[in-house]
Amino acid sequence: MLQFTEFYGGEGMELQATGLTFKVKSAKRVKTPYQELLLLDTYDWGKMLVLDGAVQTTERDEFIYHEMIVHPALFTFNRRVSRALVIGGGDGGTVRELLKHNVEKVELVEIDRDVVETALNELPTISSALKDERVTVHFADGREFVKGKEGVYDLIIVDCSDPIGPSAVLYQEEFYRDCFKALVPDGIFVTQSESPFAQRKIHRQVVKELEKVFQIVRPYLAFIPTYPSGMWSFTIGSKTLDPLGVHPVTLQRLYEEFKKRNGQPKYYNPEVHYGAFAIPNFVYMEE
Ligand code: AG3
Repeated sequence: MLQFTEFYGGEGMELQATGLTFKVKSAKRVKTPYQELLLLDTYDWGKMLVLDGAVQTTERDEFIYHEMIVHPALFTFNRRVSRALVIGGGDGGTVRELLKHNVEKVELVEIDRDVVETALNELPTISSALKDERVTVHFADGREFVKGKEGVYDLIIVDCSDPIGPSAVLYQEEFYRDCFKALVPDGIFVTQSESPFAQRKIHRQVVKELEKVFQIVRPYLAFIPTYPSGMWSFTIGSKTLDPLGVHPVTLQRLYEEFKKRNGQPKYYNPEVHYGAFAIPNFVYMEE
């Protein structure tokens, strides 16, 4: 919405481009041991989960984030994934998308029990996958959970909040090193990596730290309207498999098989797969 606070066209005019406005039908607030949790029911975005003032997920646009944190990595594996670990992601959306793939066991480590409970009660279309028999939920600190694990997981996905509060430790080189060790020799790591526009420094930092640890590091983008600036990123760290190295014929075949089992994804497709890895120049330009 554009707001003119003075007459139109004059010197000193103030033009404000405001962010999104959410009209709230009802709200619940919980002070959890870790953060402030808000569950809003809104007119235009459906139900919405907010943690410490940051929108985590809305019923209307969650498909973009959850498809995109999962599918680029999962379509890179041309094999069955026996063990996957999700760190954070207590709303269950990432697990829901993971279970659409050939995955045997999924573990989710969420620090805040209230997030999972709220999601199960209020956001069933996002969370119900958490009840699937292939899934184990641990209420624990993800940073501690990966320590000392060696060659156990095919895949680790970090679905965390911003690097303030409980998630800060999930943005550090030592954590990425522990994840590297916890992965099998062709394992893949994925993390959400903030907005390359609104949080460019953090985004660049994540990529830089991952490059110290993983042989292949591929940041990629998706448009997420309810996150700062709408321009959002994820980054894959990989030992041997390159998401950009998947042959188009192979990807098409895997995609067709996926559609037969699950129907058509709402955001992801093979063109999006390759295109998402195209990053505009400003993101990595010198200050
Ligand atoms: N994970 C949170 C992404 C960070 C959002 N940041 C923000 N709005 N400032 C999303 C959880 C969905 N499973």
